[in-house]
Amino acid sequence: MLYAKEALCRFGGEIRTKKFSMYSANEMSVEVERKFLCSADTLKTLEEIGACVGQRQFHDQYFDTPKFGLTLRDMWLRKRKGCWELKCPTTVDGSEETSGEKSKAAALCTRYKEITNLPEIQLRVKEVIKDVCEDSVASASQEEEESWLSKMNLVCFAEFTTERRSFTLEEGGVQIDLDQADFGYHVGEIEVLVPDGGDVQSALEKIERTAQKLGLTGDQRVEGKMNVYLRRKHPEHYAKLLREHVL
Ligand code: V4E
Repeated sequence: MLYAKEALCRFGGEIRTKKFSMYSANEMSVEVERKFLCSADTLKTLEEIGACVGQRQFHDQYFDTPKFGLTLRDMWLRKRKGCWELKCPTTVDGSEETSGEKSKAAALCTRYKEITNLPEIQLRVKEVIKDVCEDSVASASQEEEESWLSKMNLVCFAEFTTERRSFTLEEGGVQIDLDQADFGYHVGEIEVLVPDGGDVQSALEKIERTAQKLGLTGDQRVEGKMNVYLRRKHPEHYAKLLREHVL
């Protein structure tokens, strides 16, 4: 298996579990992911050809400025199980666009840089949010954590709980997650983690092979949990993200 989903995360003197990849030495990797709608047939196939590697529940809190300075730049700051993660857009590698077939597979996928190192997250956030107090630096305690959020004017705009079942196939390096969110949406994800600057093309090919094994035929991108959450709970912001081509 390419990566484990759970590791130990030290935060404010406390040890908690976090998602990580084998590329987490620099705490930066690229997540390439294709979402899919999981029908009864897909589930049956997955249970036949895959191995269930775990079931867990987590609560996500997403943060942004009141004017949505992060998400309008396609940056997603989240706290999950006590650990911070920032997902940022990554540039497309030109070598991927060599054939129509390849770019069709790529169009069904998203790719985001995942940053899990808190000082690095704070730096990135600071770069895009201008009205920040100068002394907002890395913090360790719970109290200081609250203070960096308020110094950067960050508030929680979305939170929900997900029940996740994870599967792997014989071909290594691919994880399939089936997510059920507490606001009544379920979605599947085929996911490959690549070291930053690594081979995204081979990740896309792995995802395409996995989709074929599962019998997925859709040629449209499937909505993620956040899309559905925002459409229901923050329709104005959702419309703005659509207009700005973020979602
Ligand atoms: C990147 C992003 C968001 C952050 C949540 O990302 P996602 O991978 O959907 O969540 P989840 O819970 O599966 O995280 P994981 O456990 O895999 O790390 S919210 C919106 N986006 C952008 C986005 C997009 N533009 N299009 C699609 C289909 N998904 C996400």
